[in-house]
This record gives sequence, structure tokens and C-alpha cells, in this order.
Amino acid sequence: MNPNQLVIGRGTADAHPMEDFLRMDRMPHIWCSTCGLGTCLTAFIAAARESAIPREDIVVVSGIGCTGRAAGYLKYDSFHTTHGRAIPFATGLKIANPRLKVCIISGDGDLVSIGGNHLIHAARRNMDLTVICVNNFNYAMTGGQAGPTTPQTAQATTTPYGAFERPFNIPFLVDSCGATYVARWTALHVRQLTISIKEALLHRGFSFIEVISPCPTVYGRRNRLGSGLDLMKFYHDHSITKNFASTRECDIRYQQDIIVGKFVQKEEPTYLDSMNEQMKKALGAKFVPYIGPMDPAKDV
Ligand SMILES: Cc1ncc(C[n+]2csc(CCOP(=O)(O)OP(=O)(O)O)c2C)c(N)n1
Ligand code: SF4
Ligand SMILES: [Mg+2]
Repeated sequence: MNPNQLVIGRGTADAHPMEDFLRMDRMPHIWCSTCGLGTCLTAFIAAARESAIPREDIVVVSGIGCTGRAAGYLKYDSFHTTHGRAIPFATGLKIANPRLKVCIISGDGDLVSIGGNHLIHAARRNMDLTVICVNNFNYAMTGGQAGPTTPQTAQATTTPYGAFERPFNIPFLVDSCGATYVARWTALHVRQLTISIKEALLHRGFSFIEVISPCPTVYGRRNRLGSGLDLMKFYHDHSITKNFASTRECDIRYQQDIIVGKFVQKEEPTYLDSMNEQMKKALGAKFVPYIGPMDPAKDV
């Protein structure tokens, strides 16, 4: 046997420590070496385990793109949905069974472009969902088109003379719409990211974490930013932690400092809290608050 061959298998010395939480039949994965997506997945698994939420209560939903593969690789109840529809799909799951902790892991293009309308309304409703948005500044899987987060002047396949549209400052977008937990980290901030994901999982209401993530193969190469390691070094040298900074100040400019931190954490009624409260006011004692199926084993 080739001594360099990766032997994957339960119980072998080479078994990955997170193997029990990954669909090993899907390996090898499609992600490039030094892509930030592996770190995001690792942080998610670590946070989910630390949260002590029963595994059967966690659901993961993704849209499309490189990031969209996350749901398929995680060994949780998971769904790979259509472009931009991860949030409405997840909303349906949550309303059908509020006992579930429904998480979305998807890309900047998927969540903020075609799915942008769903994103703002989920935030406005304080829908009890956790969204992890992996922002690699482009539509990576389809070859590097400019997207809603591509910084001005950056190169993309559709902007050969440099991007010129103003990108979204996503933390500000979701904060201004009503998100009750908002954080941003880079793929280098593994511990902070893990803590934030755990906090988001335990939060009641709409929690949103942006993860700035290296895409050395497409965005990095087109912009001559070097290897994945160079991109991580850039995060190291240019991230400024400012917990509870005003999200208004969190714009990202091409190759400039990136403000990271936990920006928002507050308790407010969720969508279902508000619905139950209003219905109770309107209908009085005859209203039975909706808390989901009484016996999940029978009713779902
Ligand atoms: C309706 C529809 N339009 C277009 C596509 C093609 N498509 C596949 S991946 C992708 C880009 C995804 O970008 P992003 O969400 O940022 O994910 P990344 O690949 O960067 O992780 C697009 C446009 C699609 N799958 N479905
Ligand atoms: S193309 Fe970019 S985002 Fe996609 S797997 Fe490769 S490095 Fe990651
Ligand atoms: Mg992307």
C-alpha cells in the first residue's frame, strides 16, 4: 500500500477525530486545500458538541455553491436546498417543529444575493434560526463572478476592470433588519468562531455569523493574493477585534483592515413568541399557544 495514502475508517489510527460527525461516505470532499470551509465545518461541529444540544435536535440546511456542500458533509439531519432558498426552507422546518435547532450554513452569494430577500425578512421576524454565512467575496463554485460582497476594485471574472458596485456590509444589513445576535470572524479566528457558533446555537431568535473565508483557488488567484496561507496571514495582520462595535462601521474595503467581533446580542420576542402573544390578545382563553407537535414522535 502507498504509505502516503489517506486511510479513512472508524477505529483506525488515521481516523479523523470528527469522523462521527461527518458523512464519511461522501469523502473525499470537493473543497480545495487551504479553503476556509474546512475550518468553518470544524468550528460548527465543535460548537454543536459543546452546546450539548441533542444531536437529533440539530438540523443543517445549505443552499448551493462550494459552501452549499456543508450540509451534505455533516452527519446531522441535513438538507441541500436550491439557490437562495435555504432560509425559507429552514423557516418551514422551524415552524413545523419549533423544538428543532435549525442552522443554515451557506455562501455570501446564496444568502445575500438571490436569497437576500429571505435573509432580511427572517431577520425582521427574529425567526429563531442560526445562519452561518461564509463570505469568500465571490461566487466561487461557478468560477469567480462578482457577488454582493465583492469589494470595490477587486477583480472578478465578470468585472475584469475591477468591481465597482458597493458591496453589502452584511452585519449592518441584518442588524438594521432586526437580527438579535450578530458576529463576524475570519477563518483564522477558530476559537472565537466556535464560541460564537455555540452562543448562536443557544440563542433564541435570529442569530447571524459572517465568516470571512479564504478562497485561494478563485478569488485569491484572480486577485494575486497568494496562497491560502498568505490569505490567513492577511487576516492575522488586518483583523481588528471590536466587540459591540456599531455594525455601521463594519464595511469591508479591498485589502483593508477587517473589523471582527460579536456586535449584537439581545433578547427579543421571536416570530413564534410574537404570533402567540398577538393571537392570545385577539382570541383570549380559547387560543392554545402554538408550541409545535405535542408528541414529536407521532406528529412529525
Ligand atoms: C437558480 C440557480 N442559479 C444559478 C446557479 C449556479 N450557481 C451555483 S453555485 C453559485 C454561486 C454560489 O456562490 P456562493 O453562495 O457565494 O458560494 P461559494 O461557491 O462562493 O461558496 C451559483 C450562482 C444555481 N445553482 N441555481
Ligand atoms: S473554489 Fe474557493 S471556496 Fe470553493 S472550495 Fe476552492 S478555495 Fe474553497
Ligand atoms: Mg461565495
